[in-house]
Amino acid sequence: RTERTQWFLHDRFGMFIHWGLYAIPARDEWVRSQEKMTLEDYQVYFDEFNPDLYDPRAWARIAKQAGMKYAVMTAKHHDGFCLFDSQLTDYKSTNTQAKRDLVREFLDAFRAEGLKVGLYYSLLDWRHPDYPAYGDLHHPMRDNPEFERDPATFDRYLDYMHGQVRELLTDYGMLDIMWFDFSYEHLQGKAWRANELMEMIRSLQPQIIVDNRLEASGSIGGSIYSNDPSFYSGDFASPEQIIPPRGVVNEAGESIPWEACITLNNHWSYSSSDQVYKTARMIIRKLVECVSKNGNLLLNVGPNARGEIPDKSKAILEEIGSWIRRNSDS
Ligand code: FUL
Repeated sequence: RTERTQWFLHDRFGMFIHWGLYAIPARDEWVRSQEKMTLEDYQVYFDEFNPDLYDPRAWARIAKQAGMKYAVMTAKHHDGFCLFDSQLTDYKSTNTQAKRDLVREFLDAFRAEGLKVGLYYSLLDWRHPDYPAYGDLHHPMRDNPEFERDPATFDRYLDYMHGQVRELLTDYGMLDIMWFDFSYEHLQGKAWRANELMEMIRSLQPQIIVDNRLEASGSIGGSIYSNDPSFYSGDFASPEQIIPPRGVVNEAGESIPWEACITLNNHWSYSSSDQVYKTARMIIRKLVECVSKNGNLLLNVGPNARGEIPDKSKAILEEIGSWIRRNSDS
């Protein structure tokens, strides 16, 4: 792990990108769950999806000039919509009006700017017919009595999910980060056939680093170690919206790699009504705090439905970048 995470500990600052169909209602990436939408309710966004202004090279330039060294984009979020041309589903960007493999374009553009690249992949999948096992408390259909919860089908979902991870690690060149999200306390890593998944990942891309959310470490992700001693996956811990007061240490008290992921306003995905942004000064302080505690900062942007990073976000990122340039010797 020490070797794998070397670049990560050096680079320190990355861009998180939450983007998908949910940019259209522009409320929250959890909108389908929060509003208990049926698949048909949600289908309108698939039909409408057409990000005509998507220009990942512009995003990459924004990230680079903000001083960021890597970026992680949502290849699939909990709604199950794939921003890549998966052969295992029809629910993907190439089948929308966009007709584009948004993940491939993202990877190409960011690599061209010399940035490292990662993909976020949701373990949860509210679209897949075989997923609703183990009682996902957040499933949009949770209150529907006709909704089937057959644990026997869960294995089929896992085949699908492992298959998609294989596609991402086989067809898209070298990836630097795989960012899984998330497990439940009652599931533990084994519920996702996590050991098997990790073996596949390591055999396809030995250099890749993986977050710790295949485990039951919850969204805070304070510990890199699973509660289940037979399973261990993470290269780094992933505290969410907080900076752990003393960094993250293992059981022996040694500091381990971690990355705080933090939103610019109060949402991960594009939210038209949320204008409560952190100032550049606040973010710079957070970045410095992370680095001083041996951690990274993954700062989030939520592009809108047409594919633009909101102006307000861009302005904050510019200010951060100019501060970094003023305060670095290179
Ligand atoms: C959480 C997710 O449920 C949120 O939607 C977001 O992606 C955040 C980074 O992780 O677990």
